[in-house]
Amino acid sequence: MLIKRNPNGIDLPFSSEITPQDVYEGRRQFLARVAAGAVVGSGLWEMANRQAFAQGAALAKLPATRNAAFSTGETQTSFADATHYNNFYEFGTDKSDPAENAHTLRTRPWTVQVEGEVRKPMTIDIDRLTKLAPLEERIYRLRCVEGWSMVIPWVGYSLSNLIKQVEPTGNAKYVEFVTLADRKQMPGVGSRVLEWPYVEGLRMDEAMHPLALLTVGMYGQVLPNQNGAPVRIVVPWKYGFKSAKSIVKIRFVRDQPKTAWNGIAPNEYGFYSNVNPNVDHPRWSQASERRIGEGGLFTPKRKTLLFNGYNEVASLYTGMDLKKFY
Ligand SMILES: Nc1nc2c(c(=O)[nH]1)N[C@H]1C(S)=C(S)[C@@H](COP(=O)(O)O)O[C@H]1N2
Ligand SMILES: [Mo]
Repeated sequence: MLIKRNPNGIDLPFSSEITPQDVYEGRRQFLARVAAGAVVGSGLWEMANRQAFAQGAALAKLPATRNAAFSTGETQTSFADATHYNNFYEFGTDKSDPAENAHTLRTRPWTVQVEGEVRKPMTIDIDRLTKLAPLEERIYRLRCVEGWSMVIPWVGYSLSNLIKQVEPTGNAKYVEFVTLADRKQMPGVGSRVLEWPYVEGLRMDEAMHPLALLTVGMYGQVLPNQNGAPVRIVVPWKYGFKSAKSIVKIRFVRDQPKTAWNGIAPNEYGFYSNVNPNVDHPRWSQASERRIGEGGLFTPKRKTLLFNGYNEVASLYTGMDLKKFY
């Protein structure tokens, strides 16, 4: 993958979408050949089948009621694309790495520790967490800071349901989400590309916004490992990296958390990271995006929308200079 050096002298794997996506396009060509029957009967065919089984066929169904008010009517990204074009650096930095490597993640038993500035801290088992509130299906746009986007039917419920249960104190100003960091299960945790564990965070009012989704599934099933099983956060008005995967800890804190990307390149990735076409990344424009699965190299890009089009969050930022608090 393309590694560029930023002005701080740190090697940064994130790069804009201007570069060709060799690995990914290679897979698409392969699938096209499968469709054309060119590989049926070959060893490749058997391999593709085995891979498909390992990566999706066995996922448990997760019934949920569609929340139409919180769902876009745009065409959904295919399950195949959403599960084979991923960022999950704990499993490698290439887009195809998580699908290949995340089978080593053990998602049962799994507990999430909810702690910090709360009256009722708890360690909650994933099965209980899944049933804490009625599951909804919400079709959200996900916009990666690299300049691509997807449309994914997530399954979960508003994070606020969990927050209310633990009763934050007046000192809780921010929420921190901590991903598992186990070298034995995650081959990328050992690389120095980021500091582990992966940490993300939200301001309390952002976390309480009904759009912030505690996510346990997608496409009517439990989350595939590469998408952050068994539980992740999805914050649709912010760049994708704010949506931390495979969460083991949710911590309520007084001070703005030191987050993974902000920590390694503060001049490139701010704490807020709201999707904003008017604030360019120092190395590329954020004005437009490519919808994964949509056409080819010459398909026109889409205009990126402020807050990824989720205008209902605008009031969270009244009076804030979004160029300063990027
Ligand atoms: N723990 C962890 N969470 C993560 C990441 C990561 O590398 N590690 N990548 C982020 C980025 S950059 C994006 S765009 C989204 C991608 O989510 P998806 O693969 O489910 O589409 O996950 C985010 N959550
Ligand atoms: Mo991303």
